[in-house]
Amino acid sequence: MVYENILIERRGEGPRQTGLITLNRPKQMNALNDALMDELGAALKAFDADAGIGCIVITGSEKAFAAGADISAMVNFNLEDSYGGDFITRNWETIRTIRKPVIAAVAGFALGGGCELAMMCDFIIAADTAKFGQPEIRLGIIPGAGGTQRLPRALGKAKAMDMILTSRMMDAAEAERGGLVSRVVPFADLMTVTLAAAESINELSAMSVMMAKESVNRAFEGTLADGVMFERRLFHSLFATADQKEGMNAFLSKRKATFKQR
Ligand code: DAK
Repeated sequence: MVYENILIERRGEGPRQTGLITLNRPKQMNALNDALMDELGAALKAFDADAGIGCIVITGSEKAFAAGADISAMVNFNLEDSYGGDFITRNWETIRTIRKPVIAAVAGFALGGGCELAMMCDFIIAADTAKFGQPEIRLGIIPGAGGTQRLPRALGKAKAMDMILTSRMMDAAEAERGGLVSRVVPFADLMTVTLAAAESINELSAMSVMMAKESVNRAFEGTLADGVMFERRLFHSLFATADQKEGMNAFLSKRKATFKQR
């Protein structure tokens, strides 16, 4: 696929590298239109299928991670277009199918679908310039890509209601205090810190990394008892891997583990 709305790079030196995706519609504050979302979906799938990639990072620009879905593409939608068209299923759910870790590196505005996209990533590292918001209510709509569900899970009901009903933006410091983002760093350090986090994941056993992701995500899907049982079965299965032997033997021998990905 030819990418016109995103930039694709590989970063890192090791046997497994980081797939870096930069959202790139600068004049529109990275507003997420169908073309961009199709490219993002294709890039995510390609990196997920690539054995040389251990981790994926999605970022935007200094001004905006993404200012939401493209309002100019939706303004004349009727019910048939929004419900009957492929707007919903076409590309917004692809990220949920990715098995490798996906980290969002957010600077500037992450609004509406941009905030929802960041929340669909496995964790968010924010620059101190980041601003999160779900301002859809001002457009006469509500969040449509999971915002009303993921924001309360991340921040609790009070802050989620406040943001969604008043459309106020949350800065990076408040987002970190509330648990929406995992770390806040100065803007100048955003990519160095995020790529270092990705690199540290690249060095691990891919099977344990994917199972850890799967198991944490399960915490949001069902009961605690089911989740714990799911985790236990994945935990048990990792004792069938050579990487478990290597990881534990390396610890006991006081050396760094070298995982063979099997
Ligand atoms: N769409 C289209 N263009 C946008 C845009 C957007 N979301 N955000 C910004 N732009 C454009 C502006 O129109 C402007 O274009 P020109 O006038 O230069 O041609 C340019 O980007 C620069 O923006 P501003 O001049 O407004 O820049 P400021 O620094 O003054 O303000 C801002 C930056 C980000 C605070 C402001 O642009 C803003 O409030 N933007 C809109 C934010 C917003 O309302 N976002 C929510 C959109 S609705 C779903 C999936 C997704 C969604 C729903 C359903 N399904 C799967 C069902 C998502 C919906 C949304 O996100």
